[in-house]
Amino acid sequence: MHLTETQAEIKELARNFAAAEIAPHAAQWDREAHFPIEVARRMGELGFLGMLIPEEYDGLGLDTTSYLIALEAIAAADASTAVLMSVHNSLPTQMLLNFGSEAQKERWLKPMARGEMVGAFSLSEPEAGSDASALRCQAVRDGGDWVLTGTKSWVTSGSFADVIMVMARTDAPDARRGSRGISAFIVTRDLPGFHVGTKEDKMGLRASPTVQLTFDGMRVPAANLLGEEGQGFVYAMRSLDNGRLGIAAQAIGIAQAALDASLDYAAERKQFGRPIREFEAIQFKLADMGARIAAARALLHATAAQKDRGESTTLHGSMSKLLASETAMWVTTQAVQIFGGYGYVKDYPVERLFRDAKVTEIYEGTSEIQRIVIARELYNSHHSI
Ligand code: COS
Repeated sequence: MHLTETQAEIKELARNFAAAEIAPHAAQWDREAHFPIEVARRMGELGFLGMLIPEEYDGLGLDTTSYLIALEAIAAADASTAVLMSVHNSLPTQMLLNFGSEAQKERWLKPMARGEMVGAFSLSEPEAGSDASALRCQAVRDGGDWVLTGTKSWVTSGSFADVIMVMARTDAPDARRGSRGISAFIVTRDLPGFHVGTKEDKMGLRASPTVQLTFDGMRVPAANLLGEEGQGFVYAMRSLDNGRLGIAAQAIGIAQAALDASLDYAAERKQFGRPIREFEAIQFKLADMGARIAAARALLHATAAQKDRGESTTLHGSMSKLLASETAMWVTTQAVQIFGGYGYVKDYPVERLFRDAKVTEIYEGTSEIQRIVIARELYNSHHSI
């Protein structure tokens, strides 16, 4: 794919940063289930946490393709670091940019774009996953505050995020309004009644902290309501349209790292007197891995261009996320197979890549939800890219 000069520079910057400051530590962070927050600060200094934010709000004002190229490069080094970057850039900052007031942008978007504050997104609850509009966290107006009560789950970066975009019900329990009874709130961790709960012990993405959050009568100033009351679900869905592009880039990065490792290994590893890449069984795997990654990336970049033209990406974003995540799972499975026994142990990176790939088929909408969204969009219109 042809890259503009700026896109090529961003790719180089992200690759160099990932090679020097992330890749050497990824296995250890995974083993220790620990993410050093200094890495997020460093990403902020380099501009990786404000890539899509206009310069007037202290971001880099780049196009979506540049952002996704950088995200892929970072994901290839460490998918846990990439998910922080994806969530921050695609969800809370985009929600503030698109729906926040000038005062909210000044107070939160600017420091987030500079990387001084890390953002998180909180929609899911223990009993509201795919059926997101069934969420129950309740916000009740009390004077100049909203009082929030409830439990949110699966919050990426939730143990250290400074700003969390929380979706909660603002309709009355006896007059439920479905998805129109949900509003978005800008929550900061210093608010009274904010508690970080259990940190999940996950299969993959182990360095990325995923936590429950509990709000125990948490008082949120009225000034922290984002946009209009009752619009929170639509804001969240529109933001997930962006988020799914980020997860697709993350999945492609994981898959590319698995292919690169497999190419090296197949050249070195000898069986039956020759490098295993000389066997057709291995060649066919490598060829299919490369072809599937190229197809997923091409669709993603075409969707990024569509977004930058101001068009809806609901259809092709869900297609990109579906294709990229299933590619990542398939490619990493092949990689483990190529490595054989060595693929099943932690001495080589493919074991971690395999574990990390799985969640891309689950979070920000499972593959099943993507298929629902795709089918609906296809019924509504037959638009092509
Ligand atoms: N862009 C803009 N608006 C959207 C939208 C989108 N992509 N998707 C839905 N909406 C709007 C609808 O237009 C509708 O608005 P109106 O009430 O004004 O008509 C409203 O949101 C409700 O939409 P819908 O009726 O489609 O809601 P459903 O409850 O049927 O939910 C799915 C739709 C299943 C697609 C949604 O719940 C979903 O994406 N679930 C997965 C959630 C998810 O990704 N969770 C991961 C969180 S991050 S770990």
